[in-house]
Amino acid sequence: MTAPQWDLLLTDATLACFDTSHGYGLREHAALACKDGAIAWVGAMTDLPGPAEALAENVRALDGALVTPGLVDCHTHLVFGGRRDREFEMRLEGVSYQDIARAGGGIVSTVRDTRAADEDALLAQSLPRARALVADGVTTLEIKSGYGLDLASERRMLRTARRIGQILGIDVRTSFLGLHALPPEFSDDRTGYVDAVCGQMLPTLAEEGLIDAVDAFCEGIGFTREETRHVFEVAHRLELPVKLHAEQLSDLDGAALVAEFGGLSADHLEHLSASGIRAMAEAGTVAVLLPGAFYALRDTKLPPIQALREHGVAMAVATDLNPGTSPLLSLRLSANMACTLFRLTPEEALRGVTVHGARALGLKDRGTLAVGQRADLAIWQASAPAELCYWIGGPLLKASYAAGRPLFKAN
Ligand code: DI6
Ligand code: FE
Repeated sequence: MTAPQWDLLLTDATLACFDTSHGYGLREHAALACKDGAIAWVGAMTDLPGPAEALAENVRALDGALVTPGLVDCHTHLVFGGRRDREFEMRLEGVSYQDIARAGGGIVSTVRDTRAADEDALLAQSLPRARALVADGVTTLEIKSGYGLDLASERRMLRTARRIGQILGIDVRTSFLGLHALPPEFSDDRTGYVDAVCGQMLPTLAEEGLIDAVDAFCEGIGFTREETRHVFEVAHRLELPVKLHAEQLSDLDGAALVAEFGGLSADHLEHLSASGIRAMAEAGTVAVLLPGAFYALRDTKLPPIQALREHGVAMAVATDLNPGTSPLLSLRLSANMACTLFRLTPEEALRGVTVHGARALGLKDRGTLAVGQRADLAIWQASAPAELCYWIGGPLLKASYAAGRPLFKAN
């Protein structure tokens, strides 16, 4: 008897492949096989080249359960110290996010708590948040720095992000967000801080291999367009891709700037202008929608979804998991909010957390179920894709695989 050709074979599956430019790429009564961490075969049960048991070491009959690509959360700030629930209460009492930031709360208060935590403490606080995302289907995760704001603390955040990936066995992509807020020791010296980010922190941490992309908070309470351009120029010299928190609270024309640099994504975009949309469409920059922050801030200005659609800008959906504006531990709930609050179709929202989420990270090897793709798979207690957006919460994930290895298993 010859050895089975595959490591893993899923049979009787309902596959949502997202391998076509529209639709779910749905295949019912289907099978999917993996070999050496990649998808090796996708097709109809009736086309399997033999009896299932003879084809793979490990055969799993799914009885019609839905399988999607493992979800990609392309925008999180999940490594941080401390909590901000007091700020949540203040906002409910009527104090604005901007006022809290200007009074020394907000991001800067998380900077204090993050600086006070050593690497193990930071890991201990952050790992459960990553586990929560994994338990809801995530197999690729972006994590930003930006609560350290000095070389040693930013390094600690990025190292913690990498450790989370190693411990959980998932791919973690790191973004350096040095231009997130002005740290207190530079409160009278903006130029000095931007110079430290561009001249020291970014080149050093890039050299150490800790940075996959460069982000900035281009906003009235963050950094100007010129300051953002400065850090993008350094990223460009270091051959690192850029992305941007753009047009969240006001329009600083950040989307056009990130597009000018051929950036991966512009994120938030509630105040995005028509010219910003055109620039993104031309550059192929992905629009990352973050309905969790919109919801938590009780924002009312919607991102221009219809115009993004009309211009063919790919839309991704992410959690923005952070202690201030989006303490949201479920990417599936983000997809639900993208439908309910932003009026995405479930198909758009699910493309947003799979194929377009991957694109927002510059990753072409995942986000779809197709031969040759990484075997990042999520198996759901659901039989139709829209169910993943429709249920609000609840343990829908039955199991997941990262590069063909078992990642999550429901009890
Ligand atoms: N935009 C956001 O939504 C988060 N950062 C950013 O630049 C908020 C971060 C925080 O309030 O801690
Ligand atoms: Fe963010």
